[in-house]
Amino acid sequence: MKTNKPVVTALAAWMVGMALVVSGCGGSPASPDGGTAANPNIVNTGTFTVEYIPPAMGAAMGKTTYKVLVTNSATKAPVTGAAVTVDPANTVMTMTGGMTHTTPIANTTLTDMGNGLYQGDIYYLMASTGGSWNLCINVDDHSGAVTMPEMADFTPNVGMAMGDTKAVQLKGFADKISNMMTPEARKYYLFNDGGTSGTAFNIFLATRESMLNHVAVSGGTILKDHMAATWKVDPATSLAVSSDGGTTWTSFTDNAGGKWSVNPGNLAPGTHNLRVKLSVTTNTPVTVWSGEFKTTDGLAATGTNDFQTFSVTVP
Ligand SMILES: [Cu+2]
Repeated sequence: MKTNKPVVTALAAWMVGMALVVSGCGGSPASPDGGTAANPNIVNTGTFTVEYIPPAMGAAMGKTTYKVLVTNSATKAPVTGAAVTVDPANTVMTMTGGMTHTTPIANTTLTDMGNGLYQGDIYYLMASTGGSWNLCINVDDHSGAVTMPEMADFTPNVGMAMGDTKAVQLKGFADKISNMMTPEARKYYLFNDGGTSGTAFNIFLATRESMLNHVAVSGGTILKDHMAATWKVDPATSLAVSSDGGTTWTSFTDNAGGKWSVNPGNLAPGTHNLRVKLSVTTNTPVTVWSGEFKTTDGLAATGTNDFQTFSVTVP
């Protein structure tokens, strides 16, 4: 028996290793593909060393622009021209009670900034105060030496929203999703996409398909209703802004990929309350609710529940 023990231990270690290779991101927080205790923001994936670089003010609820630095683990040289992607299915919040959910991401491919730096945006639905976030990054340098993208799993701290309104929510009434087999008012998330000026207000529009699937919304987006029937967002879908308390409304331009922009009305420097209104149209198929205004409470629009308000600062 004594002689068998090292073999069994080695086999067990090999099996544990295999299990971790297969599971990748989304394993236990203590998995070896997570950062070291010394610096949880640096992960050695084998071929690469991947460092998560949060924005100067820290990641926070709402739009967060972050970078990763990819270097060759052996040579320490920056890795340029790699395919660096974020895995939306494994960029997950584990809530204190154990429930998990993902969050909207506009582009899963990070932008190559040169010198091994790659930049991406995540639109965080919640701060880390009610649980913890994982951020799953895949790296493939196209060298052929790496047969599968190597995964780096980070646990970024996501702070509370500060300053301008970061995001608001509007809900469908007849427009529903299925949540645990139960019909539920569809949630639309309107994120402040940054770059606010007197002549520009930008929104990233996304919706929840399920707790683990959040989708950018533009004309042409295909979604599923609570009966699992697909429907298509029509280009006639309207997102509009009012800077005068709802008297006059101006429609956003749909720039595709959930990115919407508008001139809110040549605003003077200072703080403004911008109302936003969303009416989602579909003709594929034709449904009775096409064109309904989304509301704060998921009930039918009354004229008082069919808008949300962003407080924004024009520089
Ligand atoms: Cu959460």
